[in-house]
Amino acid sequence: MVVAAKRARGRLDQLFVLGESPHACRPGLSDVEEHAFSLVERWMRSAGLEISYDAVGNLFARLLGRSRGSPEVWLGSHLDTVPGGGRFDGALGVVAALEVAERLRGNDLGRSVVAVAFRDEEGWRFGRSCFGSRALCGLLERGELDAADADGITVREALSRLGRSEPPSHGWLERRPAAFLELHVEQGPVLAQAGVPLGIVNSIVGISEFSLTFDGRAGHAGTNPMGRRADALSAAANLIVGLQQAAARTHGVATVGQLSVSPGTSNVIPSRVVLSADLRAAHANELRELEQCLLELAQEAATVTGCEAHVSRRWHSEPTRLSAPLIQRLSRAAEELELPWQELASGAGHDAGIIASAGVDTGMLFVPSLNGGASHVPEEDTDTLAIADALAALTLTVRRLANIDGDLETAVPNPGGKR
Ligand code: HGY
Ligand code: MN
Ligand code: MN
Repeated sequence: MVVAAKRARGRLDQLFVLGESPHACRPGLSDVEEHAFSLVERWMRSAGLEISYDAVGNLFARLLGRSRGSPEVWLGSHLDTVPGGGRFDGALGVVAALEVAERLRGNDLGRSVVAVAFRDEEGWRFGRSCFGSRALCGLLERGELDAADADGITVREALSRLGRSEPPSHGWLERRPAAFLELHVEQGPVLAQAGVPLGIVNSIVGISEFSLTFDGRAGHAGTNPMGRRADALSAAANLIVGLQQAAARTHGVATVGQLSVSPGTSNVIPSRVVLSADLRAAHANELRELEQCLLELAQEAATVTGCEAHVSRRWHSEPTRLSAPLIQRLSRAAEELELPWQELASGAGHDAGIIASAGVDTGMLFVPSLNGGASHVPEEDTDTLAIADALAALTLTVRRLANIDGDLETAVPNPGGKR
């Protein structure tokens, strides 16, 4: 599998240099993301896979099995990246799916095995994550296609520029897969610190993405006494500090990553500030507490500064437990391959969380993130041998799920399997 892992790394290098910046920058539903899909499609066609795209441009590459009517085995991830991204986030899961399909070609497959690439998982361009997988599952928010990016281009326009149509609101997961598997970099330090090459994910963090607007009163920076201002940026600052302190007292996390100030000149008191708030927690009650805390802090900040606060939740995904049978299958494969592995939770959101929330048996594998767990930065890195190990575990698990080794419907995990 080391050869496959090295080929996967080579393909990640080719994807990394798309676009013009010295790091990955493939915005969702952009030309650069489209270029990445075209490159991956070429690789998948030359591997003899049957290519199809769905309404929003998610890519499906099929290795056909004997039983075309049986639920398929899907594996994959996303190809878009954050603005200053690395090589591995998302793309590793797609090139790994291609490697597994290539390895299984020529086998007597029961179920079809499908390599999948989802659109716009990162969500920073239009403000909501996991667009492609949510569209597939019928989980788009009302009015979501009218959301515009910083240049005023809406989701709808971005789709039509790519030759895509308006997706049906109920999604198109009629032919539910038997399982979905996603290989991903951990994006944290746990596996590397433990010296364990393989992570088997048991749950995915819950995420609530908010947009907040503080409306104050513009005024001259020199002639307005401090006690007679309605400074929108001062309100935002109160909120940000309060939110950081509140989150630090919980097991959750809170991040303000975007902020815009109007009118944005140094000698005018800010009249409007628009900012994002990304709240995450492993348990639903913790997430609710963080959300409630945000609402209260926003109101307090507005009151203290004489501003108005408007808070809207753009999108949220509940904490998701992954499939116990798939955890067993993945851990059994790791044991048989004598690969050290560890179960862990994901602090990052993934398409796997959306697919799982739609009721599909879903599993995730992690490889260690080196450089202290760096991710969403160009320094993102993992170990080639760890990729090889993950490919071996993924291939063995997919083989079994596709029922190559046994009867079509009876291959179930051995309940007494070692953990
Ligand atoms: O934000 C996340 O957790 C993921 O990288 N989209
Ligand atoms: Mn990702
Ligand atoms: Mn990411």
